Amino acid sequence: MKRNCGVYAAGIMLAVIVSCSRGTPDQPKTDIPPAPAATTATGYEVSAVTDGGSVGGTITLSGAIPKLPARKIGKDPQVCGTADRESQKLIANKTGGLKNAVVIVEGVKRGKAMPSAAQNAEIDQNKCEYLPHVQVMAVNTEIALRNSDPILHNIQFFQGDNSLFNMAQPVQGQVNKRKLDKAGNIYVECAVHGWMQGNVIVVDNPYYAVSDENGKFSITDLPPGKYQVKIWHEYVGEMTQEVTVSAKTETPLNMDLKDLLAKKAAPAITSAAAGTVVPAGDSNAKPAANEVVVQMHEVPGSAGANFLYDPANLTIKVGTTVKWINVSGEEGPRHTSTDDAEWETPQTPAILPPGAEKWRSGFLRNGESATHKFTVPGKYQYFCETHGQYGMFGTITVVP
Ligand SMILES: [Cu+2]
Repeated sequence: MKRNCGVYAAGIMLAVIVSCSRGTPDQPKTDIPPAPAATTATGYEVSAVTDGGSVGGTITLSGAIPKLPARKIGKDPQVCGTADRESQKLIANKTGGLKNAVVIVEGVKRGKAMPSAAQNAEIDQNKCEYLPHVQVMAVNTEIALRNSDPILHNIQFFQGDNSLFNMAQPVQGQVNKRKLDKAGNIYVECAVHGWMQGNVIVVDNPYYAVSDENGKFSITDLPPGKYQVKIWHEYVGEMTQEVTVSAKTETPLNMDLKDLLAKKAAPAITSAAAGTVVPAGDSNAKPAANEVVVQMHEVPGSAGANFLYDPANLTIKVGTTVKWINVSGEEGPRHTSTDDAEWETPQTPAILPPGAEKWRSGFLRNGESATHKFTVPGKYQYFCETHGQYGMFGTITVVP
């Protein structure tokens, strides 16, 4: 899969405007008038619900449940331990009850108040895990990001393909807060411990639920009416279902997501051995003439802790295209190939010969790739926006 990203203009946090071949639609580029002081920016209005109904049931995944690879733990053993950990991306009980499916009633404009849990959301980085794995928060509130461990964590939030922020938290007990002003799904990753991954769901109304370990959920005090209900699961996918809610009645909503799972494309790579060339799963897997492949994967033996470009140092002829591919594995993190001073860090300056074109791949998931053609001879040094500060950078020498 090839992706070509356009120019990014980024502010400190949320103001990322992107033209990317598969980005999610972002903020409109027009000016947004400030919200009136009396209502929330989303226009949701709290009012008494006297004749509310509810929606509840079980989210299941019938049939065979894929067994995702265990996560290797390769850093900070005094805090993180050393034992493999089960993937948290797909957890179901014996009867297929699916945990951590998020059920959201869409477009509700008035009704009960936002629960305080969503107004005071927190992610705890605890023994090198995000707790909870799926956290719901109210739009236009702050989420607290806590480091309970006596080691460095580096939390990064992604909305679609865009990084919202990337923050190191070196001190035990440290809490930083970040406000999110757009509803939608956030993917969370630690740049120091690649196996730490989580989700934040930003909601604009209080009618949501996260399914429990048996797949059960319940959404109460919903004003009677017809609704679109979205069911999202980080691994299986997303669907919507129309539901009609009557006063003081529970409307059952039992969904089997097996068709959704069947539609999900087989992952391009299930487990990539470090140092092994693995096809990207598309017909372009074979390098073209004048194309050199650089893989992005973990440092052999580091078990999800350190990442590199392979090869890190390249010499190529002018006119050569370099293709970077993320082969970090299903549980691996996202990487970029970036040579743009706007994103450099003190540890990884962007180096380009005079007259050369800068580049920024965007955040590549496992199996995804990006290319850049080198037309100007000279010496280049590029980096990963997430892991560059932890040693993931490379050089390219282009000769005439
Ligand atoms: Cu990286």
